Amino acid sequence: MRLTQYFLPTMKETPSEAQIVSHRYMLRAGMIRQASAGIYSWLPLGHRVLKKIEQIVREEQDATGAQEILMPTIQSADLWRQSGRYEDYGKEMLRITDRHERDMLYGPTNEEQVTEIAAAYIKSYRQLPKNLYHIQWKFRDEVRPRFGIMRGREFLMKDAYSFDIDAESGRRAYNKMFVAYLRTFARMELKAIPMRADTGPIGGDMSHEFIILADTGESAVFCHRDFLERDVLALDVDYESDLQPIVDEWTGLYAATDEMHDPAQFEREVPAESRVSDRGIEVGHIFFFGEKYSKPFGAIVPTPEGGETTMQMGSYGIGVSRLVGAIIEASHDDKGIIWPEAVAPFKVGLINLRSGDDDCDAACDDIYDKLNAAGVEVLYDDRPERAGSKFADMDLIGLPWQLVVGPRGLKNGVVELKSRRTGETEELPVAVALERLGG
Ligand code: 5CA
Repeated sequence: MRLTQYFLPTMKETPSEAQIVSHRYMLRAGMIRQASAGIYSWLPLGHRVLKKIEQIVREEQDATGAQEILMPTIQSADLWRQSGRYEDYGKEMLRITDRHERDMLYGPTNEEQVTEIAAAYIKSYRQLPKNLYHIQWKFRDEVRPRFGIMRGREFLMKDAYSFDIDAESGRRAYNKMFVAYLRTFARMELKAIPMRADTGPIGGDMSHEFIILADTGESAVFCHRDFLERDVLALDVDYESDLQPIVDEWTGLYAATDEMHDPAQFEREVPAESRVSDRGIEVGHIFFFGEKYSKPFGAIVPTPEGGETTMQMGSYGIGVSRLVGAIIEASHDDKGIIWPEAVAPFKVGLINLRSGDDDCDAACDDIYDKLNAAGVEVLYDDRPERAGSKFADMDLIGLPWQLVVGPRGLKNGVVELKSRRTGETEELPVAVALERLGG
């Protein structure tokens, strides 16, 4: 993509309404535009990141055997009356009336909708287990939407729902999601710690939140320092094997959110030097709630023994849009964002230090074409701007690699390759630089 053609409305000034770094940088980097309180449009750069995150989430869900569906954003109030949550959900639910005076709502989550589907079609124990997920916009009329897309009113969530014949099989479904979450967040270079959690309006008795430590997090969290040392990406899993040992390893050390925190237990179980009290951002939340929804919806299957049983269910959420902010909170400096390569909107920023100079233009065009031909995502700053402002914008939008082409280097046949994360630069012949970038 050529920057002269790209829609990238960057800003130099810090927007006064943004209280945390991710919100500031998302606005300054032209990733999002507020539409109304807690509701945002995603502009091209932000949209690319959102899609990359969504794709990682999708791949890791698919790897567990979960199957993607797409349920509507607008749901019928009757479904929610059936589960008893229509009244319980209170003001957070956006209620709508259609032209026939039917009560509808913008879904804050989809337990009811998906259970209706399972109840209609799953008629034999042989069809179990199943896990169905979708990646869809949700609406919660939060009292205090804030921090940009971190606590929005409209937000993108991945929500998966498991259906099992009995509690033991349900536990296996829960464990699969637990492990898939570890892998998902690790691929985004995030250290997400599973913490015992309260189940709130979703219900159930087994639940973990996946939390990223960050000063700007909304909740206080307490955990053992050893969590911070662990390497998850190395986790090569066979989802058909017994995952309980992995789950035990990740739940064996103290880690709890504010609501579940037990100071006495924390002091008993964690030596003083290993106690971490910090703030955290919740990027995922998983629940096991048995028959809470399957019962009212009559999601019943005949058992092999000739009886019948109500399906055991769990639900598993990931804040896809919130992750964009969480990753920035975890990875930035005073110049801007530092994208982990897996979610970067482009891999390379190509900077032409003298746009309009024939040699520089020709060299950049050639590099640009070669990178594109090799499938390397490149954003080419071909604007007739000062070098200083090109560098500032490139640092702000945080692409992992900057390839700088200037007249002086070209005389010696070299370009400069800079890592945004380490700041290290190397002068390299064009061919070598291209090779490094996979071009
Ligand atoms: N039905 C369950 C699991 S599918 C559920 O809704 N869980 S949840 O309420 O915990 O939401 C799942 C994830 O969505 C959260 O972990 C969080 O990362 C994200 N999320 C929740 N509320 C918001 C919000 N207002 N803005 C952005 N992301 C949010």
